[in-house]
Amino acid sequence: MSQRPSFTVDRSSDLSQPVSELHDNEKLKARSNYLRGTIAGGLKDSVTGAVPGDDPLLMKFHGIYQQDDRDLRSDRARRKLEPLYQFMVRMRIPGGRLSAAQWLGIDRLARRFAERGLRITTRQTIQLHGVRKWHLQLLMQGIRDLGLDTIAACGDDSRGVVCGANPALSTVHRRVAELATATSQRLIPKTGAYREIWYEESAMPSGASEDPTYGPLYLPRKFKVGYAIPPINDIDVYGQDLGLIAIVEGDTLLGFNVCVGGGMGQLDNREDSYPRLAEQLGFIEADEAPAFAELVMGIQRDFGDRKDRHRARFKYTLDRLGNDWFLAEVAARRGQPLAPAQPVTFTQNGDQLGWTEGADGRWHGTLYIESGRVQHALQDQLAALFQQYGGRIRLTTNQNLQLTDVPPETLAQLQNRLDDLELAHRLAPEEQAAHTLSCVALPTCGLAMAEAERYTPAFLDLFNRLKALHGLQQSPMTLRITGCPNGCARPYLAEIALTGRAPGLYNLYLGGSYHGDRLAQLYAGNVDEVQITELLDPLFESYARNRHAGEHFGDYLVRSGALEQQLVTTTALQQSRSPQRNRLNI
Ligand code: SRM
Ligand code: SF4
Repeated sequence: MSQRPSFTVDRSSDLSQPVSELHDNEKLKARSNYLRGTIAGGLKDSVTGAVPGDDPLLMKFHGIYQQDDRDLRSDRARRKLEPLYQFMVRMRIPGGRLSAAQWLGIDRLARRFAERGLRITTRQTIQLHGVRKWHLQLLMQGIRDLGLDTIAACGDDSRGVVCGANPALSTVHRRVAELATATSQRLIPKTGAYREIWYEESAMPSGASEDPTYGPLYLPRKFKVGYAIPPINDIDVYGQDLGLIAIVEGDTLLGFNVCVGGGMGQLDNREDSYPRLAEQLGFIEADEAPAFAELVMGIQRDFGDRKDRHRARFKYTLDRLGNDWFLAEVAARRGQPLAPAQPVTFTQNGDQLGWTEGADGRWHGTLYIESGRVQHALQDQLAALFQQYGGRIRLTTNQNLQLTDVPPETLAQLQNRLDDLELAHRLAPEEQAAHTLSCVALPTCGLAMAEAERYTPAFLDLFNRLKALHGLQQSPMTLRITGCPNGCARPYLAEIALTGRAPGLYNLYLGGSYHGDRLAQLYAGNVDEVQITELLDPLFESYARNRHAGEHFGDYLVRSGALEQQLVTTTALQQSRSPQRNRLNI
């Protein structure tokens, strides 16, 4: 790899505003001594299952969320017990690549310390839920012994770098995956706090240089980087703070189009918060990518809003200061402007399930995992599989599991094993299910207002029956369900999305593109499942009758003008009940 200059600007001792004027979270970071806080002491307090004061916020930087089982909240409150405090632990697995031995190791840790098995996330890593405080250090050391960690899996830092490339598919894929890993390595915080607290290593002297890239305040908010290789937009590159789209000619990786300012999160009660598509603003050579990611992260570190946390994501920095400002800042730090972006075409987002052959003749099989949850029988089946299968694994950003690098001579044997373990149907699941994502939501997510993962099977059944009424069984639609507007399953990039508002009530979004490059629009607020089917029924009918050959549902809605109608209110719906409820036996 050719040597590239480091673009890092060390701002650790050069804060432009006094900390006292900043958001409380900034003050907390400033006094945390590079993310130490009082975490180590709080872990030893056996009177409560929680950690005190600021520590839950600081622990996010270590990949750990304090939660409580919300199903049990009111019962425990009635019995005057503290909430059932527990922790979610999220690993950092750049590009989602694991060995079978690492999977088995995580499986063992999950059985020993967690509840609800393993959860593959929409950023191709694994979360464990329901971990008790007194098991955290043991768990973290177990994760370390597998060659993994959890640092910066959450918090105001660079989150797990996602990568759509299965490195074994071609030399270009391998190169992109290597760059994604290098980017992740480059962007992780360097503080010794992690090793001291979780591995109980001796403290090293801390000081201004302990985390020079981040400085004592780290970032104003999370920062997400992702790599995609057209024509597959499996990572939803337009939803990343920084998306890098591979430009490939033949077998050569020429470089990356630079996409900035994507993000999903919004608050329903603030008009100045919104999902935003990342924009392609230029092109860089391949080798520059990790340093370039650090450069862009540095711009956000220095200019992101540190007073209003709800406007602190990079997308708002760009909207506040403008693309021209950003390009000038990039040129100044880089020493030259960006080259123009090159044309790209995506044809799908989501995973290609089933078997794919790589350029070297080896095979790669992607198994569908409902909402990424691996528990009960599935956990046992996969453990049995990985005890024999010694190959490599890749987690996908669509919560699925890929078996990679299977030599052709062992393919038939592996297929038999999948058949024996009743896993083979996951290579070719029901198509609508394979186009559906849902976030964790209840009972662990503290921000959930409605069900998502647990509701998805029931909603999918209803949705499929409605599609069948219109002969649309063979027309998959991207469908995403989240328990709140934060958008962890990237709902605003789907053709149809439900985002939770209250138990049983959702906002209905329609009209995103099948390729993940157009945002869905709010179509109806606070609707229940009956109302949702009533709203979709005439749209499905009209789509079935009037669509062009090969036209996707989201594109049809935009072309036909169906989304230009006024936002539907629940009152209007109640006045015009359709016979849909009976047709679907709801
Ligand atoms: Fe997320 C917060 C789960 C991907 C936007 N997300 C949360 C928390 C940690 C709730 C909290 O802050 O207390 C959820 C934990 C639930 C639980 O019990 O496990 C949570 N997010 C998830 C996961 C597990 C969803 C899943 O079903 O797979 C995903 C883990 C990804 C990972 O491995 O790192 C997950 N979250 C996303 C994505 C999708 C992506 O990055 O591709 C988004 C939208 C993209 C974006 O960031 O804009 C996303 N999560 C959020 C937000 C809104 C951020 C914002 O800008 O407003 C929050 C809330 C927050 O940060 O304040 C949030
Ligand atoms: Fe929780 Fe909301 Fe994210 Fe779902 S979208 S996991 S409910 S924060």
